[in-house]
Amino acid sequence: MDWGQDTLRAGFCHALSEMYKSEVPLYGDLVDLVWKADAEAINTSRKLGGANAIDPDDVLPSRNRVERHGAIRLGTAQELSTIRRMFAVMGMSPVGYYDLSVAGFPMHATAFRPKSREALARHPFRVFTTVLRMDLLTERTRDLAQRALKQRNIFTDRLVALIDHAEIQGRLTPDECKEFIAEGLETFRWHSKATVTLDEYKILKAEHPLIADIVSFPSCHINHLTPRTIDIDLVQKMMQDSGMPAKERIEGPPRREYPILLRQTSFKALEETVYFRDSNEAYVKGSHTARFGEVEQRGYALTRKGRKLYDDILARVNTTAAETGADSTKYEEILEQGFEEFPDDLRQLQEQELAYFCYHLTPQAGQGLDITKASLSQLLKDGVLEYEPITYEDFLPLSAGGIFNSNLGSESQAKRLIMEAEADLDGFQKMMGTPATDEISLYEQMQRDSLETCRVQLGLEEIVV
Ligand code: OOG
Ligand code: NI
Repeated sequence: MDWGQDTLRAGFCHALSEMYKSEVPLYGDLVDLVWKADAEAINTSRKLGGANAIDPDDVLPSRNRVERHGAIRLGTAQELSTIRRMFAVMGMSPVGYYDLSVAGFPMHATAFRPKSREALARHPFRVFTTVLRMDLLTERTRDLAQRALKQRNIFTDRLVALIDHAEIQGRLTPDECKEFIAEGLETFRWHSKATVTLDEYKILKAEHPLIADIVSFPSCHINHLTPRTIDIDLVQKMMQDSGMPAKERIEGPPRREYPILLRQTSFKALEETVYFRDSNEAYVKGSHTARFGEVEQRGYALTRKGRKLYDDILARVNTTAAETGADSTKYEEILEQGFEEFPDDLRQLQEQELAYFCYHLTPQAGQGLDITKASLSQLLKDGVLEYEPITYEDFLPLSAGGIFNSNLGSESQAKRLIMEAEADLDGFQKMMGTPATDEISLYEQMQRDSLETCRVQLGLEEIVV
């Protein structure tokens, strides 16, 4: 077998998923449940028939079945820049910037993922990667955090050697790939022995539970893995029915005929036994809550205009909900009402330029039009071109915020530092050692590339958009 980046990424994701299943068995149950839900959704839709019947090959291409995203939390520039190099070996680049201070967390983030349509179709593994913002910590906590982080090394020596080697050689041999996977897993493995004392842990946790999670352990344990489903409402119901500690509600836009962006839900983080060092270098028993399982349903990528409409509606919904002290049932109502304004119709999404699409020639498109220039709308009207929505491959920070909150309590001093913070893309990119790609520009480019292919195939000089 040829071990290109795509194969390595697929192999790594699979190995990580197996490791996480053995660490958090409930995650394995969730994966099983998603398979069941998807099969049921397809069956129901087949029975109903009609124009909207789900075509399993269409909706569940092979990538959905293996698709996972994970999340890790890092502490230092050295960790972030090395992770960036490690993911690059697997064909994953930093895309997007997420300022999590808006959700009350002293962190910012990017997502490492494949960028091209082809690589995404082969295996879309992505890892949401946050790094602690030392500038948002109080002095005592910052000192403690820096001291704890300085003495840990989350990468094995062999892994770093393999990364160096891959950078110089351009690729790894099949044997090296297998070693890379085994060594790489060590970075994400859970360790129940903390590197700090119980007292130190308490100080970190009092400032923010996530600081304790980032700083107290010898690795950057994966904190959740997320399979993708085609019917998240069904998964949510099945989670509740089977007694999983499911979150109360699904984050993101409400259920729609034509899904947009991303909807997510999860089971709540588990309380796990951990051991802290005491002053005699003995270990004392304690507990830590961080790891959970999540599920997501992906919809269409929105244009800047579409995203603005989404953000505006959500902001209004949240204000109304806060003002009226809405419970979760009421919130759902307000959300659905708010989103009535967002067209739930493919044609309107295209005409109003709210979502991104890939264009192609229809089977009946005659070649050699005897014109040199045509407008996109005319070509669509004449049945020369058709389109399909582009999937959203990224994250929703507010949704992430919701997930954080429901998992990790909200006690937080030093709140002011975080609430007054501003985004710091520059600082983030300096820590990482490279820029992050703007995600919207990637979707824009995909749409443009598809139109360019159509133009060439039709022998036109220009397609006017
Ligand atoms: C990051 C959570 C972000 C998502 O799906 O939005 C994320 C974290 O928990 O560290 O994974
Ligand atoms: Ni997630």
